[in-house]
Amino acid sequence: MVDLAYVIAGSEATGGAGLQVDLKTFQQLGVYGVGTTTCIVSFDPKNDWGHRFFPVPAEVIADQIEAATAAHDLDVVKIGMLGTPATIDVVAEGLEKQSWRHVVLDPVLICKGQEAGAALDTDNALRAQVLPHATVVTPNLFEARMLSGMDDITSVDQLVEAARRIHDLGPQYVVAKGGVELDGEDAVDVLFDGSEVTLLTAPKVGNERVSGAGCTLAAAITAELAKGGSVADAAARAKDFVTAGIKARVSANTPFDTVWQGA
Ligand code: PXL
Repeated sequence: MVDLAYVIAGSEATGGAGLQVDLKTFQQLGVYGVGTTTCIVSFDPKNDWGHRFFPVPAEVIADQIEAATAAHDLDVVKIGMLGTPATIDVVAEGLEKQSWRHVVLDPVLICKGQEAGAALDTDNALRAQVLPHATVVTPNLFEARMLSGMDDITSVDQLVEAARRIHDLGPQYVVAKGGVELDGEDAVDVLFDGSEVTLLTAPKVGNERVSGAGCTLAAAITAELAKGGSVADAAARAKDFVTAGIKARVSANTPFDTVWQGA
């Protein structure tokens, strides 16, 4: 029997982030993917690829969760972009209806290019209602600053400190992603399990961010957990998977290249 993984996330119309990336990653890693759409993001090519954001109505999200969880016995789920407090309410309710072996939360507070201010209510709701369900949380540098309350994260030591503080908020494992954003030769992410710190490092592939890298990493962790791996093994494999996908990046007319999950 093939292993199954579930994802609750936003659709991103260029194919470079969100649910599209999650399902491609699951498929590539040999896991049957089931997806629920929370919102539809359509970047605007006429307006510097600014965000156009459409939330899926809460009752339609509830219907999708009902259908997915009735059709399949799912026990590993990734949570991606939720986008509004109403969506967070309905997703938190859905999560509470059954027990999960793993809930991997990619705490998407903002996507590249989005306005910071609009994220505040969503940030607070995510922290209060979804973070407590997470077994693994995968913040990027911006999200690590927001969740840890640290103004500045410019070194690996500070990223480790942020991971410790985020661990105190409830999740069992924190994968804090420095990626290309910290100085140095390597793209460094930090795994903290409550006692041990493991650095996930790979030589940087250029210095530009790539669209979908964070989604791919969290989805790959989710797929590996669905297959029965430990969090440490899942995180190490996911780092290799995303690094290969960044090396084989797909160029696009958008401001960022995008990860090739098929690499
Ligand atoms: O990369 C974060 C992200 C996640 N999910 C959706 C997105 C984005 C960024 O654009 O649009 C749906």
